[in-house]
Amino acid sequence: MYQHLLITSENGIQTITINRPAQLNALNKETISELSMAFRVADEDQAIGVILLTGQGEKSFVAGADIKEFVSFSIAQGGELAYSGQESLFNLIENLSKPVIAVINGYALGGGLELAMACHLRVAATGALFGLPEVSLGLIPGYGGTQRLAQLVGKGRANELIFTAGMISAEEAWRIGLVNHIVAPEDLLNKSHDLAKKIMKNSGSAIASAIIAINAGFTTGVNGYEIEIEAFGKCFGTQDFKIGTSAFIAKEKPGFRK
Ligand code: CO8
Repeated sequence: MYQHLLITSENGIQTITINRPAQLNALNKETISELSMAFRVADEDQAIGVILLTGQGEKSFVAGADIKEFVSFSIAQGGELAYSGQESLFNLIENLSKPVIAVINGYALGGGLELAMACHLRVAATGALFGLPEVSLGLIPGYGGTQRLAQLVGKGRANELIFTAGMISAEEAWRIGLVNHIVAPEDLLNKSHDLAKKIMKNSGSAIASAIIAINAGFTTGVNGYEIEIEAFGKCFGTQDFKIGTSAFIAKEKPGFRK
């Protein structure tokens, strides 16, 4: 069904693998469109609780947007490429109702790092390299990188990474809070699965509400505290609230996902 993606599912955890290893999994338009479709399908699928996003091969998560594809674009085409990508994929992932974990197995550059930053959590292999090299191409990050990098690591560090177009190691990325965990390459998938399994023990509807409330705090013109109060109230009407609180009273483990 997909030309550039591999998709597998196991016990409610879906793994989406970007499969263009010869191009270091660079994001061409088709891949972005396939990813958008795959995430929309996964969001609707009740059997899926957590999504892992990774790149095929040992060398690269995603080495950026496909430079060869946009090399001759005009101002309008460039703007449209950034807008449609942000809307159809990057914002979609950030606002998905299920947690998405970026499983970073190598280069996460430009649009690749921006993709990882749109995910809710990031787990990286030691040896992975991170950077926003766009200014070395006469561009700026256009898939949300100027916004999300500053949110994750602070403005000063984001400025430096963007202005220098340099790359940082997985250890440095962890030190500054860009990734949640670093592990040996051979442990990367297991560690990511373990994290997903921990999340899967909890209420999917509550996690979906937490995503809405957390993201609200980063949305201009929206009062995150108000959204939190509203989302908190709604939790009391959910089946998961009944399951979670009755399990607590009965001193049992809650069975949220059957
Ligand atoms: N786009 C297209 N092709 C790529 C990309 C890319 N981003 N990255 C690597 N490739 C291709 C290479 O061209 C090469 O293809 P071929 O064999 O056909 O020549 C193949 O992948 C292997 O790459 P290399 O031979 O270069 O491998 P190396 O190990 O020598 O180098 C690097 C690895 C350092 C990662 C190097 O490939 C590189 O610098 N890649 C580009 C990194 C980059 O600049 N990324 C940012 C791109 S711009 C961007 O992401 C903008 C995002 C915002 C966009 C908003 C709307 C467009």
